[in-house]
Amino acid sequence: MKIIHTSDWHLGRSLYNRKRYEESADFLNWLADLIDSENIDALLIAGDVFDNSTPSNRAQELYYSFLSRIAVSCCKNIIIIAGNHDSPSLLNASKDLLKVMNIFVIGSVEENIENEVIVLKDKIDLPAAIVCAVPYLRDKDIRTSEIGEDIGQKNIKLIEGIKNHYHKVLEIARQKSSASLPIIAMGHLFTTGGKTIKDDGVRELYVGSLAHVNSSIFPDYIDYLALGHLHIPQKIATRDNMRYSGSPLPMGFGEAKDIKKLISIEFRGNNPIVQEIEIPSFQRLERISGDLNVIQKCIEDFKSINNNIWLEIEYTGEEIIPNLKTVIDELVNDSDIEVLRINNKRILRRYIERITEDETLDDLNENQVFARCLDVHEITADERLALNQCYQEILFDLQDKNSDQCTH
Ligand SMILES: [Mn+2]
Repeated sequence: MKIIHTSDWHLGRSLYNRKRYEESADFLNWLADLIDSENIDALLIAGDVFDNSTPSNRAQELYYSFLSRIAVSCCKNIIIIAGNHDSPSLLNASKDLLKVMNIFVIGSVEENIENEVIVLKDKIDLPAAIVCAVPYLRDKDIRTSEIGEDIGQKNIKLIEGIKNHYHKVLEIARQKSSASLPIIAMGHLFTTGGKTIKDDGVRELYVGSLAHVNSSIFPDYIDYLALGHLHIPQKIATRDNMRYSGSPLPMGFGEAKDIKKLISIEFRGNNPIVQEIEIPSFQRLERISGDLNVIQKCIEDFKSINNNIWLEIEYTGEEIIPNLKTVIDELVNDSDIEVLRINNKRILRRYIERITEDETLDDLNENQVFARCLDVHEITADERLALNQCYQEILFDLQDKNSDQCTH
C-alpha cells in the first residue's frame, strides 16, 4: 500500500496581494499526475487546505476539481483533516457528499470519537492500515476553562487535553487493529523544537497562537505520524516515521530557495518505508537587494532569461529616489517580471533616525508619526495646516469604517 502525506496547501493565499491560484492549480495537477504514475492508494492531507475560513469560489473550485479527479483514480482512500486556518463548518459542509466518494473529511472533533478512526483499504478492498484522523484541536473542543486561570494554567490544560484526545483515539485504533494493521496518526499542531520559517514576517500568524506539545505524547506504537502546521518539511525528534510534510508552495520570499516536499510511505508489514518526494517550483521568486545600479543590473539579467519571475526588491542606496516605484515599473515594463514588493530602506532609515534609541513605533500615536513625517520632509507651516486637515479627515474616515465593521 502506497500512501502520500501532504499538508498546508493554503489554497487562496496571496503573496503581497498577488493571488497564487495558478501555482496552486499547477501543484494540484502535478500531484494528481503523480498519484496516477506512482499508483498511490491513499492520500493524507494534514490540515490548512484553505488559507482562510472564507475561501473564495476559485479556491474552492481548485479543491473540488482536484478531489473529483482523484476520486476516480487509483487512489481509493483520501483523508482530510482541518488545520487552524480552515473553517470546520466549511469543510464539514461537503463531508457527507464526499464520503460517498470515499473521501473522509474531519473538520472538527467528532461527537462520536470513533469516527476519527478510519480504516484504509487496499486494491482488493481489504483493510490495510488504520488512521487516527485528528483535526486541529481548538481550545473549546478539549478543555473546560475555569475563571481565574492564568495563561500558564490554560496552556497546561490545553496540552493535557490534546494528549488525552490522542490517547483516546489511539486506543480505539489499537482495538480495531487486532489484525495488527499499521497505525497512522494525523494531526495539525506545533511540536516542541519544530523549525519555523526564517525571516518571514507572516510566520507568527501560523505558529504563535498554538500550544507547543511535546512529541512524547505520540506513543511508539504509532507506525507513521503525518503532521501539518509547520511549513518546512521536517522529522520530529529525528524520527524517520514522524514528520511534517511542509507546505507545497513557499510561503514567502524567505523560503524561495527551499525545496518543498511530499512524503511517500509504503508499508512492508508494519514497517514504513518513508521517502521524500521533491515538489517542483511552479513560480520563480527572486529577491534583489542593493542600490539602483544593482537593481537595474539584476532586472536586465532576469529579462534576458525571459522568465516569469516575481520580485521582491529592497532598495539600500544612499540616494533618495522618491519615485522609486515608477523607475522600477519602467524597468520591468516590457517583460513577464512582476514586482510584488519594493522596500525602500533609504526612506525608512530617514524616519527611524528621527526616533530616539529606546523609542519604538508603538510609543507614538498616529498624529505624532505624521508630525515626524512632515518634519523629515521639511514641510512649511502653511502647507502643514492643509495637510493636517486632510490627515484628520482620513483618520476620521478610518475610525468610522472600523466602528461600522464592529456593529455588523
Ligand atoms: Mn499552515
